[in-house]
Amino acid sequence: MDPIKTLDFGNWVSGSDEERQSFAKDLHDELVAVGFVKLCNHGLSNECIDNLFQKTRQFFELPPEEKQKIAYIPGPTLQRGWSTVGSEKSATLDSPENISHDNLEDAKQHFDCGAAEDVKFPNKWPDAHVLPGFQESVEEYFDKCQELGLRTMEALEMGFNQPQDSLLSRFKSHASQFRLNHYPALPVQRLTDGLTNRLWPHADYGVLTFLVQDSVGGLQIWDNINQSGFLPIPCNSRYEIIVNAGGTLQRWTNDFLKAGLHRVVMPDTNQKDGVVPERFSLAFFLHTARSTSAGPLPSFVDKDHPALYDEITTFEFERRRTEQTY
Ligand SMILES: O=C(O)CCC(=O)C(=O)O
Ligand SMILES: [Fe+2]
Repeated sequence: MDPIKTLDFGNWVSGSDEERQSFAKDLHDELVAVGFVKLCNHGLSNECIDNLFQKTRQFFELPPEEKQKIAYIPGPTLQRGWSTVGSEKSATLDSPENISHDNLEDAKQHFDCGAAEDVKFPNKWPDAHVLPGFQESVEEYFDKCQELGLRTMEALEMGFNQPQDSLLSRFKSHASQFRLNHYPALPVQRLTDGLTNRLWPHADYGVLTFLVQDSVGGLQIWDNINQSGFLPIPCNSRYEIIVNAGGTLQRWTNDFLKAGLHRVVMPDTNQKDGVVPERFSLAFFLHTARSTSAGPLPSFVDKDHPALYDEITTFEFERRRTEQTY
C-alpha cells in the first residue's frame, strides 16, 4: 500500500466550492499527519515530464569536462549548475546524531537552477550547441512548477484558515529552485555497506517540494504517524507529483506541521546481477522572496506554544542549511 494519499488537483482548479474546500482540507490534513501528498491532474503534461527526463539524462551523459565548465563552487553563493557525485554531503542534515558523518557518501550528482530572472544568483547552462533545448526545457518546467506551487499554496492557505493572500503574498517575488538528480548505477554492495546512500535522510529547506521520480524505486519517507521507521514509496506512475512540506513551513507553523523526512536507498526490487540501476528524479523547491520571515507565524504562537525558532529570513535559513552540506 502507498503510505502517501493521492489528491486530485483538478478539484482545486475547477471544482465546486465544496470540492475546493475538501481539497484544501485534505491537503492540510495529509501534510500535517504524513508530511507528504501525491497530486494527479496537476497540469504538467506527460510530454513535458517525458521531455525533461530525456534532457536530464542527456545532461548527465555529457563528458565531465563539459559539466565541469558549469560546476558549482561551494562558497557564499547558492547552488547553481553541476555538483559532482559525492560533493554534497546530505548525511550532515538530518541523519541520527550518533553516527559520524565524515566518511558517509552520497552516490548522486545533480544540476541546480533558480528562476530565469534571478539576477542575484544567475543560472549556469551548458552551451546550447552541446545540449540543444536543455535550457528551454528546464525553464518551461520550472515556470509550470512555480505556477503549480502557487496554486497549491493558495489551497494550503485556505486549509490553514489563514487570511486570504497572507501566505501567497510572500511569494510575489520568489527564490524557488529546481534540481535534476542522477543516481548512477552501482554495485549492490556499495549501497549496503552502511557508508553510502543515494541520499541520506533529510527534510528540504523551502516551503513545499514537488518531486517526480522514475520507476526505479528507493525513495522512502519517515513514518510520521507511527514513528516506526522509513516506508518505501512506490512509483505508481512517473507522471504523479509528490508534494512534501519543507523546513520553512515547519518554522512558520512552529512545528505544528513537520517537514517530511525522506531518503533514497536501495530499491526493494530492481537489482540485476548485483547492480542497482541508475535513477533520475526532478525536484522543484518552492521558496518565498528571500527577505521573507522564516520565523513562526503569529497564529501558531501563544503561551502554550512559545516560538521555537528565531526570526531570520528564509534566505538565511537556506544559507545555514546549504553551508551544512558542503
Ligand atoms: O530522488 C528523490 O526521489 C528525492 C530527491 C530529493 O529528496 C531532493 O532532491 O531533495
Ligand atoms: Fe529532498
